[in-house]
Amino acid sequence: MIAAIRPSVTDFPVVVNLPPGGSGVGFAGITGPLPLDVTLQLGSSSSKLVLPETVVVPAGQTQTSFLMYTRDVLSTETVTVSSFWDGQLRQSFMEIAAPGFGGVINLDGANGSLRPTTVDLEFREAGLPNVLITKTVAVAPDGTFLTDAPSNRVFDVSVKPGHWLRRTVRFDTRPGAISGAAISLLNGDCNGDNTVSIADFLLLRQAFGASAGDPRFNPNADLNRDGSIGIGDFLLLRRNFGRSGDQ
Ligand SMILES: [Ca+2]
Ligand SMILES: [Ca+2]
Repeated sequence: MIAAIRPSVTDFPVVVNLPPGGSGVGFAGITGPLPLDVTLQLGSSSSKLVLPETVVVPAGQTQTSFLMYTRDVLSTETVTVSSFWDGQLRQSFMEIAAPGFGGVINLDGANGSLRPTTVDLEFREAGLPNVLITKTVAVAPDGTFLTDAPSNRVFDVSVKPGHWLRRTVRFDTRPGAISGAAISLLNGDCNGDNTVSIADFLLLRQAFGASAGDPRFNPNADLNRDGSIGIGDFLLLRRNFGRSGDQ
């Protein structure tokens, strides 16, 4: 016989934020005790949070605990945890926070007002070709950036914004967050083929003297990003002539 006032699923489940590769205890329950066991269904919106599919609140009690654990993440994930019983659904949220990844990206020679404000970072498993995740990251005028990185692994991060040569640097988040990443990019690749060569010089020469808005203006030859193609751009190209970027 069920009590006249039906208990409902409470605001449980209660979960706490966990780091990637962590474990912890959550709680699920009902508002009032029943004289019979109550089986709650649990759910997680992410495969990165593993918890039991069901938990039992024993007869006469209002809550039960369960174990949960997290897997490694490529990026910080917010996870919805749900508890379902008798047509009633309750949800709560937790975060699996990827380790911070910050430092300085030096965009060689770009001191003008058209300097890029974001770059795309490609994250790969160390030494492997396939991209795990690409993140568009804001770069402050002083070159500093802050994002997060895949947890608990050695990875390569590559960046190739426009006319800079590609740079690939290896990092390790197994000890935790990284705050002093230094990524330095060489300028001069007007045609984007990851080498500074005669082809780039020819593009620069073609646009020489042009300013933004001019049909001859080529933004990929405006190496110092000051809005016009001039001697400053030529000097940057000459400085890195013959260089190639990383894979
Ligand atoms: Ca080139
Ligand atoms: Ca320029």
